Amino acid sequence: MRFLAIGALLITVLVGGTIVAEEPYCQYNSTVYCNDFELASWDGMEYEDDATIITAGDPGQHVYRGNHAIEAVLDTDGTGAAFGYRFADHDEIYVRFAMRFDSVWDRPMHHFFAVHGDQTGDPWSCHGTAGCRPNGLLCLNGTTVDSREIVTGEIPGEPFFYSYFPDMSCDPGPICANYADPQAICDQCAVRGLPCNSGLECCWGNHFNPNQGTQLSMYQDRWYEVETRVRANSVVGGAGQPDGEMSLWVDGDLIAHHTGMVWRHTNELHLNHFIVWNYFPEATQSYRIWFDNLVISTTPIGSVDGMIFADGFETSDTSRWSIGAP
Ligand SMILES: [Ca+2]
Ligand SMILES: [Ca+2]
Repeated sequence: MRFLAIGALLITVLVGGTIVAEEPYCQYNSTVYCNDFELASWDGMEYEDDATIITAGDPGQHVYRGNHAIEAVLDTDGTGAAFGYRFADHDEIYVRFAMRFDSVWDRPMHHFFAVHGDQTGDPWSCHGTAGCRPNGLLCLNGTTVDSREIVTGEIPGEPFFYSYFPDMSCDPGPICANYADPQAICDQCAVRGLPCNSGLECCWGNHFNPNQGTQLSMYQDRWYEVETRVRANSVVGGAGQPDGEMSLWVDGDLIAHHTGMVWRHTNELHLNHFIVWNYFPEATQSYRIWFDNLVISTTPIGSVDGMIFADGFETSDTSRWSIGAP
């Protein structure tokens, strides 16, 4: 259940989602998905064994708002901590959440989270293709966010986009052979429907630098609000046009906005999957993240406390409302 403000009226609608008492944005805006975890419910999300919903008050547990959040434990026992949500096809999507690295983080996060589009009929078409050049037909790769150590000692570090796309830069076979087996990688890619048509090569997500003038290192043991926007490129006559975009905000600051992306060559692919990979094979001990206030929307979301209303009440001026402010 959530509330929609329409004009001066406040009406209640059933949308089949979680009650969002600790996520005010969802009370006043139409969204694709919303979960503040206050019902201790995954509410349609997918998750692996090492991602659980935790309760505030237990020693060492942290929530951003309310009494519940997700805790993901990244460790060495072979079980994963990924979680995510599959939504109906969209060509532009915003995802905002709050997250916190625990105090033991002593290195960057490898693959943190992603927004991409799996093929209709194959919810895993974007998965298991590391090393392969995309063809724009199997998967709308969209983008992953990782972190890296830019300033010594500032860790988990600077978040940045890591993206696969058909015209990406790849390591040619001889270079790849210095650290891997390009023939084996290309054989595996062929099995996945992505043969190395231009000769042996190994493709790893291309790195995009933050480009909005705001330098940012993320630190352990504090909350961040992270918002990502991905807009799929258009397609004309079976050819992807260079108008895809990806943006990243941290605590309201735009730190990266990249244009000209070409991820798809078919209108059959759309954005439909948000996944928190929590991929961290470097773990030699248990590392945790906490995660709360997940909102997925087709329009900008903003801060948890920002109270940005889709009806134009962005100033929080509720004087025209028929009832008082919430
Ligand atoms: Ca919560
Ligand atoms: Ca594990």
